[in-house]
Amino acid sequence: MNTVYTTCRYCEAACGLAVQVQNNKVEKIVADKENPQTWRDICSKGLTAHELVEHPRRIKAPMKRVGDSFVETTYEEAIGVIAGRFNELIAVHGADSIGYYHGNPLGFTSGVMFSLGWVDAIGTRNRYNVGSIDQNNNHVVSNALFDLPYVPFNPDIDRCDYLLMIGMNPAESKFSWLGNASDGWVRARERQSKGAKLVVVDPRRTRSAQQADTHLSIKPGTDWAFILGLLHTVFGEDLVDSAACAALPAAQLGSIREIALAADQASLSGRCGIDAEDIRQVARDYAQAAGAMCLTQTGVSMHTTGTLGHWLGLVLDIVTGHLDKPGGRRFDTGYINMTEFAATDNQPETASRVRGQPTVMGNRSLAELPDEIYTPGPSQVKAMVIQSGNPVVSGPNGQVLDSALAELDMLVVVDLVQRESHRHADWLIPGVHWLEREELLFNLAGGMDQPFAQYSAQAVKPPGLIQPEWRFFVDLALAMKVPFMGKKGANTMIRISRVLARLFRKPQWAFSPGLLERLMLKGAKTFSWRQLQNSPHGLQYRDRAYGQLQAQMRGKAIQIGPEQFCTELQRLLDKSNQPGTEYPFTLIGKRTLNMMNSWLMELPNMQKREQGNDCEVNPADAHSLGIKEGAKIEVTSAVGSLSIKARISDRVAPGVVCIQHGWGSRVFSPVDKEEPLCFGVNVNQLVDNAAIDPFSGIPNLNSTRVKVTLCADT
Ligand SMILES: Nc1nc2c(c(=O)[nH]1)N[C@H]1C(S)=C(S)[C@@H](COP(=O)(O)OP(=O)(O)OC[C@H]3O[C@@H](n4cnc5c(=O)[nH]c(N)nc54)[C@H](O)[C@@H]3O)O[C@H]1N2
Ligand SMILES: Nc1nc2c(c(=O)[nH]1)N[C@H]1C(S)=C(S)[C@@H](COP(=O)(O)OP(=O)(O)OC[C@H]3O[C@@H](n4cnc5c(=O)[nH]c(N)nc54)[C@H](O)[C@@H]3O)O[C@H]1N2
Ligand code: SF4
Ligand SMILES: [Mo]
Repeated sequence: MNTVYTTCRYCEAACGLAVQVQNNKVEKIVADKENPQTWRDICSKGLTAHELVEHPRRIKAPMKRVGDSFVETTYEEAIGVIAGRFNELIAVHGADSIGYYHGNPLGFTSGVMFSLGWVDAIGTRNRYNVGSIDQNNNHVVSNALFDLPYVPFNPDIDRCDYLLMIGMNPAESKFSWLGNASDGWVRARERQSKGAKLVVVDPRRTRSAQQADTHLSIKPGTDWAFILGLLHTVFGEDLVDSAACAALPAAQLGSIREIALAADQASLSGRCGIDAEDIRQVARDYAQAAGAMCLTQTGVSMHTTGTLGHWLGLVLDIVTGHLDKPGGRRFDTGYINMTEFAATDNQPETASRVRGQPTVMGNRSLAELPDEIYTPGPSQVKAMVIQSGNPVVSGPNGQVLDSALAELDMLVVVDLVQRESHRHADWLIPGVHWLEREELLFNLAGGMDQPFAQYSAQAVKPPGLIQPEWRFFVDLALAMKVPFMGKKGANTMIRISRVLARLFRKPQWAFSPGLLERLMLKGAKTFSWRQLQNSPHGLQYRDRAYGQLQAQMRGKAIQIGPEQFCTELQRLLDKSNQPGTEYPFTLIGKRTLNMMNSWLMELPNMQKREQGNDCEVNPADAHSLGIKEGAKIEVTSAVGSLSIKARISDRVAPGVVCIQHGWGSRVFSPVDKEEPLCFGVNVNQLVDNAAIDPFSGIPNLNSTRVKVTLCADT
């Protein structure tokens, strides 16, 4: 038995694992207790990861569709046919006719640059990624305030006295956002035991809310009003940090101050459902705490008002002098400065073809994809690659996207298994699980609250002839004769590097993410490759530093009050507070510890723990609608309807219902065509893809208006 020390790459917590391996098979996964950082909050997902590696429905070879089933083939054939068809489409319809979407797990690979290298090689503008159903408003706000599209802020929990956690549930989901704190919830609770205040703002009494000092139940989609209320008190009672404010553009600060002071506290309180006195108290305690942070996560982000919510959270941190200070949200350049890297590669904002929606870092919103497939004309999407994503289930209005994907000339999927979004695939290319990959997750280099790095070793080799995913994309670019990464001469360089590697028996010389990792690390000079390799449990390479954002901004002032945000804020304030009566409930979502968005429920161990989703209804609402525990109810929005089991629960406030996303995704069996595995229902079929945040393109994944009725056959 051999023990491999590596990291879990399902979420940013990046827990240290000790993987016991025998004959290329994982026997057991346990926490690596020698890892100085990351194992105390380890979860079932990491500990059962080998079940996905060994899943009987795993895609183990490239497969092509023949009629309504799939047959295994070779990479050579797959790449040849795909390259040929893509080139024919490009010759007739242009590069934009090829679309690409990648989901969340690609962010946890060092191969991500290689997938995007292929996208750059063909030069399509039909680029989509998970950001538009996740955190694109962070990028929009960073770009506007700091002139940097990617600024991860890490919660400095160990020195924090006041954690204001808005729209997040770290007890289930960890501190897993753009920045990260490994073991974060354990550390937050430790800090609490030493007197720090934990405040959770959430429409649902979550496990985090239960364990916090204060839970403020907010009306979904109104975080902007709550935070503006905090700013009203902060400005009104002069709780600002004068040094921090002096460094800001006076006119912009003046605009925000004016809007905040003019806003009526009682009306803001009415909008967000939080008592005005509670808002005042939070503002005072927060501003006066030595170390404080306002964290705004998916509960804030996933609405048409998400950009404003996230922006106002930063404004609060900045004007009270907490940003990038001990105990606040801390920026770190990391061991490789990915903020700098993203800034040099910053794509200009352009308008999308059909809706005219601004792109974010060069990417269109997933909500627009069906329109871009259906609407004829130049730049219409004719074929697509979907890599490590399940947009039909994880994105809005899945039924419309599903029908649109069926219209494509060719759909290529790169995944571990064939899921709902891959139903219409023509080609299935095997994914490579992280237990089978070795890599340095340099894209998360600055997103660790401790300056910490760990090389993630390969625990087992992938089955059969599975090749790395990045290799597929490089070979596809070579076969299509398009310049990899859009760089002239790159393809020749790739070929030469492969020949040299073979001739001299130095596989590490061949162009690969591993080579790039080594070169980037060498350029960054933070620590050496050897030091990293000699630290199997991870490397704490320096102490936490504060105030690095100023240097990263090269002395420029924070543009705290962008005109477009102030105008939108004023528009919201002028808009009526009264929702229509046709859809009286607001639907929110949740996560559970054992699942990862729309996957992992296919694992035997997970099925023992999770058996599909249900709909939480407050007892008062259930009473007035005649709904009993376990009854079948119909939940209907303007765009869809589903039936689901009711769960009567006072965790949700009256007027709010909660259904977990990620369910209702089939897992197919492409080889033997056995019945698909399917658990639960897809809640996102209720989410409209037409209503999106004007800046980030994010839909109302966390605040869709619905009506609830008892099903006749209950
Ligand atoms: N209603 C609602 N909707 C939501 C959310 C919500 O809170 N509420 N959350 C949103 C958020 S935050 C996110 S990040 C998105 C997620 O949206 P997506 O990333 O599009 O979808 P996932 O469900 O994460 O699906 C990931 C896919 O990647 C595959 N996969 C896993 N590992 C690998 C690998 O190593 N290689 C390859 N090739 N494939 C792999 C899995 O099998 C799965 O098919 O969903 C969003 N949707
Ligand atoms: N176990 C597990 N862990 C995960 C994931 C997973 O799927 N499972 N996904 C990973 C990913 S991709 C991400 S992005 C992170 C996300 O991590 P979190 O942001 O912590 O996500 P959630 O746990 O869904 O918490 C969001 C909370 O927002 C609340 N909420 C809904 N609407 C509103 C609103 O309008 N205002 C406020 N203030 N709150 C609202 C919900 O009730 C919910 O409790 O988690 C990561 N970690
Ligand atoms: S999924 Fe669980 S084990 Fe894996 S990194 Fe996140 S918290 Fe750790
Ligand atoms: Mo996410």
